[in-house]
Amino acid sequence: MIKNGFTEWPEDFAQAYRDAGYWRDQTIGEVLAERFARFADRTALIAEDGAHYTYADLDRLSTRLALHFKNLGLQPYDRVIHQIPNGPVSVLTFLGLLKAGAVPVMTLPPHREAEIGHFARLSGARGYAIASQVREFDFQALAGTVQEQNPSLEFVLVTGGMPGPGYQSIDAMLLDPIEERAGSTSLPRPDPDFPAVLLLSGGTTGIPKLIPRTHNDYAYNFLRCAEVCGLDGETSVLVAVPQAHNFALACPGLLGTLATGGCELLSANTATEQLMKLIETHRLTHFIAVPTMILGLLDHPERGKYDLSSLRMILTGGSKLNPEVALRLRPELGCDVLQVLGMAEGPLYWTRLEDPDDVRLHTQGRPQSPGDEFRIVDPESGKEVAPGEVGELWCRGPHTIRGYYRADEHNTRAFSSDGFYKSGDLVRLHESGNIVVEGRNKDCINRGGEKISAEEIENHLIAHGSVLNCAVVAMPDAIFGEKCCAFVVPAPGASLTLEGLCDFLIKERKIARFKLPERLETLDALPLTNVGKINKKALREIIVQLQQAA
Ligand code: J2J
Repeated sequence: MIKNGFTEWPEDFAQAYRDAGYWRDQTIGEVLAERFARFADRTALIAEDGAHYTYADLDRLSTRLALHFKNLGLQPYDRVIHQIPNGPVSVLTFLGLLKAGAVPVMTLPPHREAEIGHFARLSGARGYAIASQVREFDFQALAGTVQEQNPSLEFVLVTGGMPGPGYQSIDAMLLDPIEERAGSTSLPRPDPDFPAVLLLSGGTTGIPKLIPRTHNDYAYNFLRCAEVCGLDGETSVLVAVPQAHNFALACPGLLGTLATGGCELLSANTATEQLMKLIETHRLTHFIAVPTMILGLLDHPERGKYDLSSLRMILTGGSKLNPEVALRLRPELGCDVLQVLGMAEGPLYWTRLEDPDDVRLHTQGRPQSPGDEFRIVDPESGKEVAPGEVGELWCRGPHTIRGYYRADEHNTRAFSSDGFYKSGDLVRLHESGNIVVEGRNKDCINRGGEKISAEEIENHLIAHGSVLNCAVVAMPDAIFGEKCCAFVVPAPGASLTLEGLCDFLIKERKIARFKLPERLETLDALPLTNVGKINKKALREIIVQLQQAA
């Protein structure tokens, strides 16, 4: 059933997930409250500057923020865009919003007017939480623009600078003990079957989608994930992936770490040398990393200078880990690796600690929950392929969504009639029962784990007066795995440069920088398939040939 733009699980599935104990009808706040009390004196969070926050600190400060948010007029289920870079304030704001019963919309620091404006419209957000300025970019000015276009956006919450007129300071709220004077310190309890958070989809369509994760589904997601990854009170996790990512937030990320009494260091800085310093200084045991970060660590010329002996485990996903890189981890870093094929839509496939080495290095795992179901199908017919053959992965389970937020039309294509999420990943079943990712059946570029929708960028490029036609494809890259390459047919007489196009995308189209094409090729015409579609396979081959010829 669709309610408030959100597709519920059918009643019989919901009942089965409750009966099996996956859904416990607790809010995420309630799950955490029990941990905040149980682990009160332990360190929960370490800041890059070395400041420590105990579980009791996180509890007290996030409740304080929640009470301030409520006092401002924020209501249960109000959506609030969260765009604060990794660090204690991003964690406290996220937890404060959950405690206030609001629904954070988790966006990335590089997102700009095009993305934030879209998410504000789509979610009907009432609030926007930002850092005043990040790398010279003025987020308060962006908030002003987004507010002008979205009158429902009433509250702008700012950290790290003097808030403009009408905006609220998160830093001032953190220093103001409202809990000591407020008449009522009660906070609302949201319905565990309602969305707790809206995540962003990996992006395969022209317009990015929002992913509603309920308290029931997301709590089970992070509790089970922490269990599969073997986290416990001794675990200290380094996370340098942006907190808005499902991986960093709950797989096992922040929430899985807090659920098991461990501590997290959430770094905004992703430079390898800084990460090595943090591992050495804080004797961190686990590293949540995309494969690009692992490569950065292994190949860093200064690695020998740092004591990384505390590192026991790397949890990696987002893009495929090259088995040759995986093989180097034990001899060179003395640590193990678990791979995850993860999706913000919910499915999580993990290799297991007990899997033989060969399986751990060469597969991307099996479903994390016994309640998960999957099919490997021929995408055209929807029929299952023979075991061992490559097909598209379709997933259904207690933490896999049944529909994107307010996207009824798209949902009919993205989900099968019986509720399986069509992942667009091409996989094959390995003899171990795990799956191996072989490619994809969706039009996106995976740049070091960050997904870029080709169609979204093409729609922006075609708005340029000198672009007659265009296609964006992935080109191989030694570090990021893939980068964006734009093939463009210029308008008659026009000449185009990569710099000029990027300038246009940033200044006129106002998109996030990580989505920019990193190579431009001009053609007289785009190659077509025999049914008249743009032949992207041919374009990918062209770019590989050009790279090889160089
Ligand atoms: C190949 N492709 C992979 C892998 C994801 C944990 C980790 C990652 C994500 C994530 C996540 C891959 N090998 N090991 O949400 O909780 C590609 C697939 C997949 C898409 C999803 C998590 N791990 N991928 O990356 O929603 O194509 O989630 O469908 O950003 O990333 O992207 P996203």
